[in-house]
Amino acid sequence: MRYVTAGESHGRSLSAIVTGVPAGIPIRLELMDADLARRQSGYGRGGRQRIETDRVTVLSGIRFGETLGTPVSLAVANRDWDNWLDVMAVTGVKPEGIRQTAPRPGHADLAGVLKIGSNDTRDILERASARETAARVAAGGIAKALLRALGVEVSSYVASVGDVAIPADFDSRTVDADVVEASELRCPVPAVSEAMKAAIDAARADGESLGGVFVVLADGLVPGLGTYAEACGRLDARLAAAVVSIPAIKGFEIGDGFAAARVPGSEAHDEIHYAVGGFTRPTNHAGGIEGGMTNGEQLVIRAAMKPIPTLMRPLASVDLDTLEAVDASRERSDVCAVPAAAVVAEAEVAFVLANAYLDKFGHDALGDIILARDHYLARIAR
Ligand code: EPS
Repeated sequence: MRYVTAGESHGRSLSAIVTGVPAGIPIRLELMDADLARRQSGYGRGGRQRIETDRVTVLSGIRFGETLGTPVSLAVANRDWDNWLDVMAVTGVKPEGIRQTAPRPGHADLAGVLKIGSNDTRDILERASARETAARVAAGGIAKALLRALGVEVSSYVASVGDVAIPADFDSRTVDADVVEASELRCPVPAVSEAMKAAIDAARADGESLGGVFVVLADGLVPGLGTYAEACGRLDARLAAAVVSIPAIKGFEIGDGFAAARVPGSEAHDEIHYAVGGFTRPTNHAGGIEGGMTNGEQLVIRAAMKPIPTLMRPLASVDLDTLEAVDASRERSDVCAVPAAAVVAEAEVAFVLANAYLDKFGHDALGDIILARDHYLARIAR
């Protein structure tokens, strides 16, 4: 399965086309819309989310609640487009005075205008905006639906915002999804959630923005997805590429990640035990991946999001026309979007995992995929 998205932040619509979709996947649009709403939510979001109520419109590939095995095309309208008709007109001549010429440090603005030969950072930022991730979440809904049919659930939570973090020894296996979804920060520890809100309030008052760390989990995976045999098929490499493709994601870990580099081998790995029914692991330092493959334990991914680069108290920049020192441009923006990024990462992780299932068990009809999976589970049963 592959997806491609299109759409500018203030253009008419975002869209996504997903190809390579097996036939027969049950699709519940309300779950796809719920994920779009989860992406829009979170304490620290800006004014745009009060304008939009993201909903997916299916243009092709789904009939009577099941995929047809044909390309699925999806649209998520930009309500805000109505307010940007002059700035985002498809035809005509660009009016004087609407160009943006003060690139923001940390955003795509400067490298982008240099790259394509533009004198207007809006030509870049409209697409570089994280608004595009709404289309990824829509596309990821197809991958999540396939995984759900295979008994796999992908979830996430926020572990830190700025310097406010849940305890370092927090065990991902104890996460209460209801607590996470009830938290405005998608944080599993209510007291920490409140401290995160206070940090965001202080950042907003200061004209600042805040990043953070989120965790993505996948439960119910069979062992042996991915491969030890080819670099490009190693599941950890694929997961890293997918998660780091999300704007502002600057760090990626599986399991203990960087912490594993500080302990001796005996503390870094998970012993193999046996109980009637199968192999067990008393710990999960590996985060569910060994040798580029799933090992049947919970997949645990951590990712670091840098603070959003649009600052209400802007950093220094240089005007593209005059080359004089100016403040970087101010766009309406978010103070913190870590909870939203976690939802986007669920979609990216779901895509990688769905493809790992298709690689191993076939790819054109869900019924055949389930039969192949069941045959495999019977073979490896001990
Ligand atoms: C976003 C929508 C955008 C930004 C934000 C993410 O909408 P607008 O530009 O109309 O406010 O709020 O994008 C950025 C922070 C960024 O730097 O690009 C969204 O829907 O996620």
